Amino acid sequence: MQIYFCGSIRGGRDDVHVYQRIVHKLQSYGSVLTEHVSSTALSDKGEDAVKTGDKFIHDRDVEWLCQSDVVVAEVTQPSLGVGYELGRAVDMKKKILCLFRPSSGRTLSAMIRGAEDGEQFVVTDYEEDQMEKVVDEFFNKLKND
Ligand code: 6K6
Repeated sequence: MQIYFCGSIRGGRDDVHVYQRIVHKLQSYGSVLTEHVSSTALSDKGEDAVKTGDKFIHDRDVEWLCQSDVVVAEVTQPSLGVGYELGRAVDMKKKILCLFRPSSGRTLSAMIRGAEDGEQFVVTDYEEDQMEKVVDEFFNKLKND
């Protein structure tokens, strides 16, 4: 299984430790095409983008999105890029899991919360220590569909 993980980069890297934990868990279900999103070496400043270029990053990521079987996004830290990836993923009819932590004090965008349909697009509120269980439930349901 090919999994596309989305998490904020230029939107802010405050949750990178959560992304690392999620990517580690997702790797028990398949290969994570976007493992770099959880790298602590990747800052929100864009040093890597200077080397590779934004167009290269965009085109490569959209190609990976096309190839993926499942999209998992941590959406607590607002990010334009993650919102864009989710919109494209909906158009591609991917199975999507969005993970949001209400303990952050934030309110999730209506365009994400309101996209929930319980089938293709799932939004789950969670606490960090429940993440493994939430991911297991999502993938177990996928297997049985
Ligand atoms: C590094 C630092 C700033 O920009 C970079 C370039 N690196 C990126 N490499 C790979 N994917 C990226 C990069 N920048 C954004 N993305 C994609 O958009 C990822 O798949 C993330 O899920 C999402 C983050 O978007 P922003 O708007 O928070 O950057």
